[in-house]
Amino acid sequence: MPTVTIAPEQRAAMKTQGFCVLENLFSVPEMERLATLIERFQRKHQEEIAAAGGTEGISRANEITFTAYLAENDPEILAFCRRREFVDVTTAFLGPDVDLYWNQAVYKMPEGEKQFPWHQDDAYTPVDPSPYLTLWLALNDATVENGCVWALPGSHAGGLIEHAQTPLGWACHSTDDPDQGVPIPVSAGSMAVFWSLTVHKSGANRSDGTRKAYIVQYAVAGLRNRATGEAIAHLIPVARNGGPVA
Ligand SMILES: O=C(O)CCC(=O)C(=O)O
Repeated sequence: MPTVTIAPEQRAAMKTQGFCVLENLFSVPEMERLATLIERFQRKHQEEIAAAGGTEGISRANEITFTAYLAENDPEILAFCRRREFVDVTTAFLGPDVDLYWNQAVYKMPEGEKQFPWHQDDAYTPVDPSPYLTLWLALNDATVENGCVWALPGSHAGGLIEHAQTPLGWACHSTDDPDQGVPIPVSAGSMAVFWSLTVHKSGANRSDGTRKAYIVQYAVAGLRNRATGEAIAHLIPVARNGGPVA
């Protein structure tokens, strides 16, 4: 039986604004357990970044870490990504056949003024079919103060726009205007849902603690690299014919 129903307003928001919020899908203890599993990998990653001189890709030691391939390396995290809640949410927006495309924890430490730039997820690796779905799950409360995500309403509608590569990541707009876009604060166990074409950023973390998110991205089954036409190699089947993959 489905565990999550998408309300008409949430469907409408995805269509017109490009994002919506799903509240309290998971409990705080479930998020604490997931964070414990993730942190074995995140701590190791942080050490590797420090050993490599402080940066690795867009990760920066003691500032922000992007720790990927978690479901691929931990059976409990993989089982989490295949839970009925994800099947229900992703099939509601993507149709009956869905794969897990990418998953990563993004830990944002207290880091002064650095924001994560405005971008579309499609800018990192353009794929077909597009857009896919990004589920930004809060492991602890994400607030404006500690660097929650922000989105530009309606920005998904114009296709992939031009991005420039910056040391902080791909960027399509400057973050100088503090009034641009809307913040999407979410409590632990809730998630911001947006399309891979929705322009989003995250704010600076001006709190004393680490803001912890697990970003899980799902796509219509059979995703291909748009540039090469090749099948994406590491897809994990999650839903077929509208139901979970056993
Ligand atoms: O969680 C964050 O701070 C930003 C992450 C993000 O926007 C992304 O991974 O696309």
